[in-house]
Amino acid sequence: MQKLLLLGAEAIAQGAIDGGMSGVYAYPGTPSTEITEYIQNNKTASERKLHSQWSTNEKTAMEAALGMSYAGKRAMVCMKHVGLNVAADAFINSAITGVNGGLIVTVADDPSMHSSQNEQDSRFFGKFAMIPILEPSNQQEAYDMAYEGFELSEKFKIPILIRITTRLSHSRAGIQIKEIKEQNPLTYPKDPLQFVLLPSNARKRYKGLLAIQDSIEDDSEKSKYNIYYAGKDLSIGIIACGIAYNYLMENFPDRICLYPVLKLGQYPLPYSKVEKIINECKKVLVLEDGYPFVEEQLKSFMDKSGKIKGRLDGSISRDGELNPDIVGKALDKPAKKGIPIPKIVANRPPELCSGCSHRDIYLALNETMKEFGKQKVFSDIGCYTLGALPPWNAINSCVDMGASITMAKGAADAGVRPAVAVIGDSTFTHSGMTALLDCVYENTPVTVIISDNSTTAMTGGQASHATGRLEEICVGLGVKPEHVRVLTPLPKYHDEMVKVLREELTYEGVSVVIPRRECIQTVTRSKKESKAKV
Ligand SMILES: Cc1ncc(C[n+]2csc(CCOP(=O)(O)OP(=O)(O)O)c2C)c(N)n1
Ligand code: SF4
Repeated sequence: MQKLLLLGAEAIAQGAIDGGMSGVYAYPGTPSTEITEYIQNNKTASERKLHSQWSTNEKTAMEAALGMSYAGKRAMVCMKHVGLNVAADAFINSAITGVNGGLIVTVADDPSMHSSQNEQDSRFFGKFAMIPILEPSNQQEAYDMAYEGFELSEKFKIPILIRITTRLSHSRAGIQIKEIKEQNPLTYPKDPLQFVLLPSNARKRYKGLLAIQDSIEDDSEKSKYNIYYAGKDLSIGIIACGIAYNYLMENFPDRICLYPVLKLGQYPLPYSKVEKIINECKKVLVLEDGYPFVEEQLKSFMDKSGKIKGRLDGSISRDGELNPDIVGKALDKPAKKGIPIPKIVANRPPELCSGCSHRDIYLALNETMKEFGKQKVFSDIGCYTLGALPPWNAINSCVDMGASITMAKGAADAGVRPAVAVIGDSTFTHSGMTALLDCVYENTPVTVIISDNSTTAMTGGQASHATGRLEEICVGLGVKPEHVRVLTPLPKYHDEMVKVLREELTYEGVSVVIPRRECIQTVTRSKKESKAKV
């Protein structure tokens, strides 16, 4: 069989294609974006007519994937960790409805917050939903888990969660691929009420979910991803979860570890294997990238023995991602000396590209706000969040997608005038539209600036669902057409932008200002692509 050199994210995509998937649903977010992009550009996926268009947000993606599973087909939904917060309602309930066709929920966590607001650990969500969780330690396992994941889901008739982290998602390795499976035929659930979560039915379904927990645990116990490696030195045993197993082994160049190691790749915890290592060893060090998910389960409330080591007792820092050196230090190994970073590799803080349209709107907004005072601009998540940094210093919040508009609303309700929201076009359709409706409903005096660069720039320029329909959406939601103002963010229109902003900021109602100019990066890319075609 063929071998491919793939990123961890791509390995999951390839595994899902080969595993008989009929569609992927996703909203972009680092470090998960490459999964869907790989499927969108894959020849086999297009020949097999797999669905791979972006969804409006993670919740719609989760629900669409569940709908595909309802129809008997295998589906995958992908997102970054904070996306699972958005999809949580559908995600938790999907464990209760159960599935028909196999359903894989792939979530990419970002410990150390390389490009995220937090470093939450999605394994908690998997446990919360009471479903099996798979966590690969390398790219081959990422492929295998996606390939086999649909069968695991179909075996228990519930979704499964695959959790990866940034380093695995964004590093490459050779992958041995397997024979491609046929897609499932269209079938309906045997029980026509399976997906009806009316309380009387939901209670039954929940009891069913509880009833299979022992079998799910048993599956973990027997899983080939949970392996106990014996070791001679029992002074310490090591539980290594997912990629942490790789970091551990990097400390043993010949890959022979003297200590017993329990390599974990499937949850719930395989209790007898965990029990064995705890009983056998004097101390147990838990290595996990993310929160102390396993460690907390082992350190029961009453346990004061201090036998379990990890993030909770300070053996490893409570926050931040792991690496081989951190793991080595926790094992009292001398720190390895790496190659010093050459001076030319300077630490460059991120900044808005030169020529970016967000720059022009911030120049106009900053000038206008001089008249109205400081700390009244609520922002959102996108390239424009860089407006928080010098030289712009233009925004005062960035919490979660869509929060700019609703926070501006709350501040306006509290008496802040003017209350301004800055949001991008993709974030607006992701979760700003309902927020705008809240403002319209009460005619709250807020000015919403939708900085429309006609793409989802922050995550690499994916299509934006708002393109070509932004004004219509705003008017459709109830904003008065005369208070939907479209601007061209270019230096030559600076004075006009200031004038329009001033007018709308003094309006005691809902107004929307749309500065529209395409992202410089997507313009450059499409020019290059059309040149290449000639
Ligand atoms: C819930 C959630 N999903 C996805 C992301 C990743 N993400 C950050 S900003 C962004 C969209 C940015 O697009 P847009 O609002 O149009 O602004 P632009 O970057 O184009 O300026 C995405 C997908 C996130 N931070 N949170
Ligand atoms: S990628 Fe596009 S939106 Fe982002 S800073 Fe650069 S030009 Fe601006």
